[in-house]
Amino acid sequence: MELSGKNTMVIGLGESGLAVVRFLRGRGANVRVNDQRDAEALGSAATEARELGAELVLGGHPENAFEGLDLIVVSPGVPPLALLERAEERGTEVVSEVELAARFIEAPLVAITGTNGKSTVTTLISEMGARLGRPLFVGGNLGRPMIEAVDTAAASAGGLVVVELSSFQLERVSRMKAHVAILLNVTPDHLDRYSSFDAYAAAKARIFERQDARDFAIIPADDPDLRQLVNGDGAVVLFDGRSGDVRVEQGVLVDSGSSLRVPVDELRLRGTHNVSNACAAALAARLLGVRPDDIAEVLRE
Ligand code: UMA
Repeated sequence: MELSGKNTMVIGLGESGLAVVRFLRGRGANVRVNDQRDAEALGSAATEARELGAELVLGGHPENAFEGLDLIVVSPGVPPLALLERAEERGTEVVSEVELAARFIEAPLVAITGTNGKSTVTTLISEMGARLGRPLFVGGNLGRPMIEAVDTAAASAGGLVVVELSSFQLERVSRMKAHVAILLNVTPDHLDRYSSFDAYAAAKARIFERQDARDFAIIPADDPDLRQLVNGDGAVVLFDGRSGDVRVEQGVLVDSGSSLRVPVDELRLRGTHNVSNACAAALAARLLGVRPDDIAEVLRE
């Protein structure tokens, strides 16, 4: 994707917006920043964006600021504004920060979403993935914006990128392809932003959309509704419940696809939800090629 000389706009100058401004300016794009807050409220972020050479349109979202653009990058906290739709109708591409980042990442992408437990699973997978000895980036909703992975060794084909993604971040993905995508659960949340529970669940399901037959879609074994949400071509792999690949049998966490066996009372993280999280993480790690001993060690630590 060529960005040099392109007219771009970043909406929202929070953590991810500022990281996108740095990225776009670094690639020679003209950048306009738009935020509903004013310069005083934005503080050092506004100062840095200005120093980077961005044009600042602050204190609201005026329609004319959205004209003449090639690309708009939307921060996750910005809701689906009607003027974004109008910009798209005029031919401007509108993407999320996650989508933009994904276009510049060659490494296998592990993406984790769900209403609950996604930070825990992301952390576990990153610790297990670190055992592969490949350059690793961990971030997304839980911390560093994903765009910061680009231009690190982790983004190259030999690296590994593990990200927690919220429904907000998944709203405007189109080409992002996760090698391993995990949907842990979906319960009603963020219903101030979505018209219905189904709309919220559909945003989460976008995590699977671009997967092909070499990829994996991980979902819990005991929730048939989630199976309906897998809309890509990735192999569906189940965790937990009675039929999960990685599940608990008579008090022992076992993997039917490897020699992994860890008694539940030896797991560092306690409680039913965390045991389920441990199953999901162990399954993802095995699919990434992490050795059972390394997986077990992380689960015990
Ligand atoms: N803004 C507008 N117009 C609007 C709404 C917001 O201009 O209509 C501006 C605000 O004035 C502000 C900026 O947008 O200046 C904030 O952007 P943002 O809300 O996207 O926040 P960031 O600082 O960029 O942080 C985001 C995530 N925030 C949200 O999704 C709300 C962070 O997740 C994430 O860690 C970060 O990117 C890096 O990827 C936080 C979160 O609360 C932890 N996530 C929610 C959750 O976990 O439930 C989804």
